[in-house]
Amino acid sequence: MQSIALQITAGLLLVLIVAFTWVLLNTKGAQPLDKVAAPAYRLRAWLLAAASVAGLIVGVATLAPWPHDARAAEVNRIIEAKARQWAWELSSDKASVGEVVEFVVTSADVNHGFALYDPQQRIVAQIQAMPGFVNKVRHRFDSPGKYEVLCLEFCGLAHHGMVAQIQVTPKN
Ligand SMILES: [Cu+2]
Repeated sequence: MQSIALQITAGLLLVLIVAFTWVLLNTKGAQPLDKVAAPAYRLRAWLLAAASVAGLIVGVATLAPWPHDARAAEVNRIIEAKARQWAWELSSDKASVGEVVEFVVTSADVNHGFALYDPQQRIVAQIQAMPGFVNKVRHRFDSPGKYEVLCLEFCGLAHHGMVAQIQVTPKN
């Protein structure tokens, strides 16, 4: 499912790039009103180019580990997670450091968002919890502590109360 979404996104991005390039090639350069404006236009062009290059570098650098160990070969533990208004039903709330856990996520009622937070409250994995569908996300637990599963999709009155804990213990 994730690879299909990635292909669709890449395809749409390609269409955007082609469209913007076409517009760029078919637009006559901006005509500065006077000599004072010309350096400002040049500076703007350079700033835009620099921001584009910086954005590309930051994007590629931070997307490198994406999508969250989803392709990790071996799975050491499977935890089923079923969302419902307004609680998480986990088949297990334990894991060990070093394990790759595959979360098998679905919903009993409406759309929810499965988000796994590490002990420092940073999101380390997330996927949609949808009724009638099973989505899977894998995460390798690198450090021990109390992880939390929260809902990322506003799903009604007590959405904020959808919190479950997963205790990750050090390797034996
Ligand atoms: Cu929710």
